[in-house]
Amino acid sequence: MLIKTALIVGFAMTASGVSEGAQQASAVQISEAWSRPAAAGGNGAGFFTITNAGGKPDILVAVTSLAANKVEMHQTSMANGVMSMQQIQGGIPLPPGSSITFAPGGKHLMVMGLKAALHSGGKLPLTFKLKSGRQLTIQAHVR
Ligand SMILES: [Cu+2]
Repeated sequence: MLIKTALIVGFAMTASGVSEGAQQASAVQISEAWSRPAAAGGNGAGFFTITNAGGKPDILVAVTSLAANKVEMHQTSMANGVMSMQQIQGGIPLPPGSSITFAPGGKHLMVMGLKAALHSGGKLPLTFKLKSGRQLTIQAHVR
């Protein structure tokens, strides 16, 4: 699926922040999770860093949210001056020691069909499902 959009062109390139509920005890951790204000019924975006500090490979296979109908992992790309985004197929490989950042202009979560508006200062729950069977739920800060 290819969705052309101009929406993300204006995204800022900064991605600092602190996530709450980071799963520090596990090999795979989510940090710096954040989102943007968005209207109820609309789509939001999610950004974060996922790190595999363990010795075994894993794969981020899906992300879900209790606050939305559906979450997709997208890759933004530029072709012939047109910004587009494509759904990432096959998950995100997480080799041992790897750290992958979802940030504006690159990989991002498309949070589709928000059940309530996201306001600055609020939180967006995100659940990360790994190939290993583990699930991590964190709260992304809306800002
Ligand atoms: Cu997208």
